[in-house]
Amino acid sequence: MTHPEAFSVYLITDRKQGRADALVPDVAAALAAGIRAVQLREKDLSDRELFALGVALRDCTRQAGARLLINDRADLALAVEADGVHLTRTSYSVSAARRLVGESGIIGVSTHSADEVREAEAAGADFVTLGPIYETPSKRRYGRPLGMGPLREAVQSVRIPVLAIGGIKLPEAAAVLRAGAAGVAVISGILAAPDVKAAAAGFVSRCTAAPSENL
Ligand code: TZP
Repeated sequence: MTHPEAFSVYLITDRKQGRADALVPDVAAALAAGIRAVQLREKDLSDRELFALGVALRDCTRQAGARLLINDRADLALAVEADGVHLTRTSYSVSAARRLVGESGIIGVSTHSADEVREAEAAGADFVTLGPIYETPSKRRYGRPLGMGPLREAVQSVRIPVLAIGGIKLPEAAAVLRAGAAGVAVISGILAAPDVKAAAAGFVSRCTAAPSENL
């Protein structure tokens, strides 16, 4: 992946956790605060609605010089000229996605254990999210928190960036960076905050700080 630093804070969308009718302005506010990677992840929209949202997010991410990835759907990623696709447990394989997005496309993979992180790297993923590390607002959907053990093990055994996900607020961001995470993936910590721009700015400054500042 050419610019892994873009993913130090990876904002993932979920209209249900933020202000549903203000998703695009909220993402724009986060971009204005310095976020450089966004994943469109809205599981309940029709293809037509997803396409419209993808085009709107492509416009604002492009203006900000930020990356846009689409959850699960390499076809939609191509349709909206996104930078890549983010695969899940139920998506097709990394190699199939690679055929669609090409060598320059970015492929992220959601993982839930150190073994899955190693498998994703071997399959050709550019980066992974690993979690949930902490309890999340919708904890049952994502399974039990993994804690720091699998994160430490994963970052020591792969070369691709490992982003921590699940229940990450500012204190947790500092902790996972100390454990070796390349960055954090966040939904509610930014989109459910009363001031989205300020919350995003807080993550950007925490996650781009010199490592010694998170000791
Ligand atoms: N995968 C593991 S935890 C999670 C996903 C998509 C949700 C993260 O949301 P939040 O609000 O940042 O805890």
